[in-house]
Amino acid sequence: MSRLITIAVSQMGPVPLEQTRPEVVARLIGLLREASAQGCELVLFPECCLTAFFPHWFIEDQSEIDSFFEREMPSPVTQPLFDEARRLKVGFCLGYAEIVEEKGVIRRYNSSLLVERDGRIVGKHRKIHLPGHKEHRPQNPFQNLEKRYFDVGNLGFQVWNAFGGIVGMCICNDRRWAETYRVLGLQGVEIVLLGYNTPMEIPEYPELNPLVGFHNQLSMQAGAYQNGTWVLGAAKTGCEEGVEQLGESCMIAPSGEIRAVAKTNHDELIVHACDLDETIPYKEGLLNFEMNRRVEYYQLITQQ
Ligand code: CDV
Repeated sequence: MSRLITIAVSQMGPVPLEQTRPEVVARLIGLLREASAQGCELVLFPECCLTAFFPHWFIEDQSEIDSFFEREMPSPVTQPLFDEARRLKVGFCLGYAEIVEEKGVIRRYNSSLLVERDGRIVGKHRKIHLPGHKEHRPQNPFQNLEKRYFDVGNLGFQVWNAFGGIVGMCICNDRRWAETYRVLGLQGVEIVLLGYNTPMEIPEYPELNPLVGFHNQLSMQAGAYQNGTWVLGAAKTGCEEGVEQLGESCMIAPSGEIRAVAKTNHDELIVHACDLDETIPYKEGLLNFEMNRRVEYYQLITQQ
């Protein structure tokens, strides 16, 4: 038996500050069409892919910060992407910065949407593990101000029945935390979709710079294997306004093996026919949670 779904991970090169939203949307539509021509039913785009990754810069003017956020989705500017997806019958997962009023308070989230092949929005994730710092660090070559610009996501880690399987999302730094995959795994997730903006440099710990690519793959491969799920990661890569970002977008099987990886630092599709039944040996067998997890023992303190 097999349950195949052909998926494209759509890596993107930099989004320059001067590139307009309609230009970026046109770029996404081009990638969607290319994926459709290759037989894909689902396309994964990167984190906050409608703009340059603004947490890399200290911006004092709130209206300038808010110009990077979307007030509605779809909006008049992003509607053509939804329309083209519906026409092509290709779904997508899109990372964007979301501004919303909740109980009279303005909130800002680092979000991603899951859109089915008929254009329906089926799911939303708001990033929980916001990296970086709140204060300006002028001594650093670039900033990591997600803790300053975003609120912590308030939607948990959910899964949705979509694309013939069980689909979950997380965003960038969420992928480094075992809890992310396990909470999704406990809900039976079969495909985890995530986008990232990962600088090649860690200003506070430069000794870790050579490990940036290794840690990217390590966290996704471990999450895939330990939870018997596909994990797909889409990078925004290249040199974006002076910040070098990791590429190596990849598609990881439930075995933990990398099945496809991007080779460039530009817009690039990697495509793979993902068999959701490859999850079975892990979910029903070797790593069957029901038969093997012993949560009641984890907290016990051994008496001498
Ligand atoms: N956008 C991110 O979440 N980036 C982080 C960096 C700052 C460590 C990441 O986990 O890749």
